[in-house]
Amino acid sequence: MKSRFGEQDALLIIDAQKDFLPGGTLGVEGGDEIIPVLNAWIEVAQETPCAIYATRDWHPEDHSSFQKEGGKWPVHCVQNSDGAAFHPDLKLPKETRIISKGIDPQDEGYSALQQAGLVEELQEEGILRLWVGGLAQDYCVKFTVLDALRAGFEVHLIKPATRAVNLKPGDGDEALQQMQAAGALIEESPQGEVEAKYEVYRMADL
Ligand code: VGL
Ligand code: ZN
Repeated sequence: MKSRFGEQDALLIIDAQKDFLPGGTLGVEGGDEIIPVLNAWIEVAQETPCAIYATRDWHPEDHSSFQKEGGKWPVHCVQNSDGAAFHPDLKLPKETRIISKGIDPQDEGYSALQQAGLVEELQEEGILRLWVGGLAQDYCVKFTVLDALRAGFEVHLIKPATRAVNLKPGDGDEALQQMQAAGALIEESPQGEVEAKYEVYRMADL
């Protein structure tokens, strides 16, 4: 069954920021290849229209996840720095809702859904399904997807729209398996073809 995005859907783009792309301080291999894929999905989402959310890793200079503070990452996505900017080719429409995360110096802030109020906002908007892409598959994407499933959303991971850091070889594949085991549906389309297995309705629509 082919269906389309509807009012119950949201496209959730995770951390498509310069520092996570090749040449960035925490560059993810192939990270730039996801940009045209995300743009195709954005185009389809805009036709509906369906809500578009974009998260950004938005750390203070002394964030505890940085190596200089004893953490495991190079300095990345410092608030207002060039590296924290979205990729210039990413065509985020002006209605895109921007969610900043990782602001608390003591908290990794991997999951977008740990941001106060986001789950409630999505629920209040009547959103039931999330379509997720971005970086990185084995960190922020994974934790966001797992939280979204726990919160009761139907979650579709757009596989061609994500890449892994692979700090350890195989981390990306393992993350994929964990997401799938937790109930995420894997989308293979780079074109924004929405093929939901089920139609999702709210009571009010029946
Ligand atoms: C991320 C490592 C550190 C991510 C953020 O967006 O996946 N990874 N901070
Ligand atoms: Zn970070």
